[in-house]
Amino acid sequence: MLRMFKPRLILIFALSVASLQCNAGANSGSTNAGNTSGNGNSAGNTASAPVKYGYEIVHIYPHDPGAFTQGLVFINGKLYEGTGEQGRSSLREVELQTGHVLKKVDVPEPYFGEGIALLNNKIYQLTWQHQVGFIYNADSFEQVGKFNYSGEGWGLTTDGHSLILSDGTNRIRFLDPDSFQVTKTIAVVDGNLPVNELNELEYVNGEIYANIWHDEHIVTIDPQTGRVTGRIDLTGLLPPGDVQDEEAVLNGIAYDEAGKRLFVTGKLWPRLFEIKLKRQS
Ligand SMILES: [Ca+2]
Repeated sequence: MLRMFKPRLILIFALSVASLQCNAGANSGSTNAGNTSGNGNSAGNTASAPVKYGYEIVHIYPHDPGAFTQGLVFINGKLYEGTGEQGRSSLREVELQTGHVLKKVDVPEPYFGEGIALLNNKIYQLTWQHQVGFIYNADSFEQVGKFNYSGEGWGLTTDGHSLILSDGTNRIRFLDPDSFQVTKTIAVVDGNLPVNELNELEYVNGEIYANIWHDEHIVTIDPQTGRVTGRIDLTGLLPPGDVQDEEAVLNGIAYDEAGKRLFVTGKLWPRLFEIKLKRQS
């Protein structure tokens, strides 16, 4: 896996953020994924201090430990997953309760599958470095098209209008789902610090939730400004020893809007979690 050799600046960044957060004002209280948007926005008065969240596990489901999770979507009662690695990439429909793969289409070599999003009954799937995405009929998984974009493809989600794409930097691009032209770009910052290596994405109640590669935090982002409004600490979510692989990192966020349920998992994780957020500051 080529990604193992990328430079690690995350620890330095995490220490910087921890330092910033130590200075943040404290307000106690708790919330869940259903109302984080309002709380996140309330932090606007202290622009450099994202709201801090912990978590509570609501339910644990099985997850295919062979799935190198790069995209996760829950819509209309169905869980969809995009997986990566050359020769092992796929698009799947997965049964939530059992983790069984109900439907699967393989992504051919040499493509490395990345984020997925479902919009207008089509599933869009990025590839890492080939600058091409695949479009499938969401019901049949029949491939109905392709599209191109510049740079790398990491995470993908949608606000119901645009495709929203991360590329491993702190930049998030909004693409028109018909022309695939970039309509808007935001730079994600926590205070004055760029938040790089943004990975899997999920649009939740008017905010963008983003995994950060090799980091046990999810950041919540204002899609208008790029400002980090919240930081969810998922440290310890996967029991120690469950996975040995260095690349088996937290990645994969899906929000069930109808049921107000937030799901997270990781690459090669044997478990998928429904969690509730616990506000800590
Ligand atoms: Ca997602």
